[in-house]
Amino acid sequence: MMKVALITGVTGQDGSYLSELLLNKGYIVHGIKRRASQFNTERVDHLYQDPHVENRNFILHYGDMTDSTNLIRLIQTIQPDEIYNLAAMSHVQVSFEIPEYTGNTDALGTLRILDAVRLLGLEKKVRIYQASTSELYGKVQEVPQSETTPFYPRSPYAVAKLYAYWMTVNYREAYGMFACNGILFNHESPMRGETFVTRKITRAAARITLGLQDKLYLGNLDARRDWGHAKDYVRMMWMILQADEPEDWVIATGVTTTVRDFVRLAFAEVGIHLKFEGAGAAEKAYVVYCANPEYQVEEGKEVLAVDPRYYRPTEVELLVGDATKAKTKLGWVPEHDLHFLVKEMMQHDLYLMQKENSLRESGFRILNYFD
Ligand code: NDP
Ligand code: GDR
Repeated sequence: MMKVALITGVTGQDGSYLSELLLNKGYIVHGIKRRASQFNTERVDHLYQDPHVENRNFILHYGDMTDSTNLIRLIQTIQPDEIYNLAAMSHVQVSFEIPEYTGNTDALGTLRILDAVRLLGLEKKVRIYQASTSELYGKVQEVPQSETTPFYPRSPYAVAKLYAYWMTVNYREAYGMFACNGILFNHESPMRGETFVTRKITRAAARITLGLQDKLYLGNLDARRDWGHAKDYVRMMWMILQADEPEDWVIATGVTTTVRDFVRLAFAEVGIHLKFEGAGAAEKAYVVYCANPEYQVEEGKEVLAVDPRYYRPTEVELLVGDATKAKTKLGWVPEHDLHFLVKEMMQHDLYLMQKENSLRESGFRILNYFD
């Protein structure tokens, strides 16, 4: 029998990699997408199957985490073996602007999924993965952070995810559901949303290199993150639901890097070496060496400045995870390191920007709003 999975947040970074993984394992994959005024399925378009074809194994449904009846109806119709709850308003800074919506989607949305399963009497059939986050640790209590580190959330996003975390634990304990939290540290890829810091940096580095952008503006350069590769992390999501017992798991690389060093690595990947001068809001970065004379960057060019608008009202300064439990009990081993990640993201963004450049040179008008 083919297993059936339901993925909320299928159109996001993790949803797209997880869909590929499950399809390769022979699953039938159902995904929930939101109605939008423009196509929003770009990350999974390569998996699209014509609805007129029989026996499809990748099927998208309209839905929303704020709509209980929709979620109940979908779960009843699909009768999944596994639910991966990835849908969320996932941008920490934006959650300060829309805290109520973030709570509705990320906190109550998770409750809606758990309760739909209970209401439909599927507690013993369905296994549920909840996308929990290292943001739960927030203000540093312990380094490195593991399954036993106390939580101290520092944003409306993290507080909403804290509710979802405990609801998942509570439904497991109260109703015997196979419901698990994956406490995932930051994971990135060429599919990462353009406003998260890594992708913002690799896009900007590619654009500056080609002369399409003058400068990159960032917020806190001192923040440290444990950056892994999304492909390794979605594999672990699946492993969590194949475990003998439902438990909560930290997934991390154990290596932490400052935002500043990620900038250095991204530019170095295309042969541009930077020096940083100044501190706080006055910090800037300049080119000291450019290996490729074809690139549009002369020595001494200022390519980065700090813009305090990207500071957060409360920041998470240091994240570094201890994934010993996942490694020893489930045998999880990450296959990609930070250097591979930066290389892959830079190559992808250079390719995209070269395409954009060609279009521009052919007379197309291209607007860029990403920041
Ligand atoms: P993305 O932001 O790339 O994707 C989020 C997905 O959720 C998108 O498909 C989005 O749809 C969907 N979504 C948002 N709001 C709703 C809603 N109200 N109803 C239905 N769908 C909605 O996130 P990632 O793929 O990076 O992350 C996946 C999950 O893992 C998230 O829950 C995130 O909080 C969590 N997480 C992520 C980490 C990371 O480093 N990437 C680390 C730890 C946890 P649309 O495409 O239409 O916007
Ligand atoms: P994060 O990721 O908040 O860790 O949440 P993000 O990439 O947004 O920020 C990482 C760090 O970089 C600093 N920073 C900036 N961030 C952004 N976005 N833009 C900037 O210009 C900028 N300048 C500095 C931030 O202050 C922060 O310290 C991500 C999301 O995927 C969450 O959904 C997930 O739960 C966590 O990772 C784990």
